[in-house]
Amino acid sequence: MDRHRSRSPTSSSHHHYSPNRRGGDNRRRNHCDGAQFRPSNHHLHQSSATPRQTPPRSQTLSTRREAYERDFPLYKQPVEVGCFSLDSRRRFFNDSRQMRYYVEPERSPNFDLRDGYKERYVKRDENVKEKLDHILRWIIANRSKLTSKLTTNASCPLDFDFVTWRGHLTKLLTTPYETREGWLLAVTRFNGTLYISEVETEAARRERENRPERNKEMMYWGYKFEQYMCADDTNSEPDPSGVVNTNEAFCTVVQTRLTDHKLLFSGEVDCRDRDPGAPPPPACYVELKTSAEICTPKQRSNFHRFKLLKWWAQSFLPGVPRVVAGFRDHDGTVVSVETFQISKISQLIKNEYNCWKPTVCMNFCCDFLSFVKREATEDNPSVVYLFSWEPHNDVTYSVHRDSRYSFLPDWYIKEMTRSPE
Ligand code: 0WD
Ligand code: CA
Repeated sequence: MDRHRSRSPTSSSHHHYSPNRRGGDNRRRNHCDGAQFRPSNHHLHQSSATPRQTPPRSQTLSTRREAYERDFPLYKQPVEVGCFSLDSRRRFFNDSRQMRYYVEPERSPNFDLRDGYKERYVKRDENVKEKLDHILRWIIANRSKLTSKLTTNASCPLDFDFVTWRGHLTKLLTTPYETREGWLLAVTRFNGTLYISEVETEAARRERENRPERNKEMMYWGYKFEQYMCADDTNSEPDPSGVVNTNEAFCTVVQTRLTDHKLLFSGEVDCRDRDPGAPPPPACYVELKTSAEICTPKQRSNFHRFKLLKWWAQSFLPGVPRVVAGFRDHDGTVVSVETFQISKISQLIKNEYNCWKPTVCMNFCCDFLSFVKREATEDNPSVVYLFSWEPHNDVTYSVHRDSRYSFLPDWYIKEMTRSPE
């Protein structure tokens, strides 16, 4: 059954990732790739069944897990093509000035995550919707690196099928297992590239606006943990007496391919290995997380089923090999720190009954992107195809012209319509 696996999410120094074993047959052409691509319409809902003919194409996409239990799709080793930084005032810089360095803590460090919440916390304004703007600024600043060497055609300047945030792809990966939160993804086709930008759902906005004080404080704990674990320079130490400012960010920009979808996406990176002998990005990057300490078998099972799914999806996408987790008690004290290798997570969850599977996540994402490519056909920067999903339903979409959903800024359209120097 595993015979055709092309990339496994276990390998960390790799050309392909694959879920649970090393060295699958990487030379094999993926069943979803190029000429051998056969749209697996069995999970697209059809209005009428006409067996053995080309099935009519549906305008909805199923999110049922069973529909995606096939071989792991080709996912090329993500390559970092650049990075950018956002400073304490959320200003963009086309460089790594916000990079931080991982400092290994004691196993039981007793960090107080509540420290500074009232006095040393500057919180990013969540009412400001930045959409894809930072990525688009990065694209303009690095346009010469990105233009296809084969096509000098000015109408197809970017050699990517999709441009988006890593976080949006994470949501797609976890969709077949999500039972609580739906999503809205706005898609615009411009010069042949599909741009995907999230729209906050009404439910998410309500939740954000009515967040209990305890939750607000717990959101701070994650950032405070980063401050305890990261130094600003390779040979300095963390400074827990400083201000936590969540405007600051270091983002990697990676390119990769999922079957026949060429992707360019950016994701925030917490820190990197400070050893000068560490591998190049993204292999030197470290993702930091906090989680409630695990005291019972039920808590362990929930951690495997829900937390590890999200952690795996988020770091697997850009090829970040490890997550360092701080387990905290009810009062926000870190009682233990543990490293999770992304490549070992699928093994770790194997004993969980009816657990999530990396292949389902990746195949769903792949089929969603194929669905978007097929449906979002009009190349027009002011047209938005709004893809919508609620748990226990299919993905649907609606089309919007010159609406409040348009998200490609005029400065970007203007710059990209100009032919490159
Ligand atoms: O406006 C929006 N709807 C979004 C903006 C949604 C998602 C991201 N962004 C932007 C921001 O500019 C941010 O700097 O993306 C950046 C992070 O993007 P990502 O890496 O694609 O997002 P994700 O993987 O969801 O989150 C990575 C980290 C989070 O760390 P944890 O360990 O909690 O997953 O980025 C932070 C957070 O620290 N983060 C955000 N920062 C600013 N704005 C946002 C956000 N909306 N969401 C997560
Ligand atoms: Ca983090």
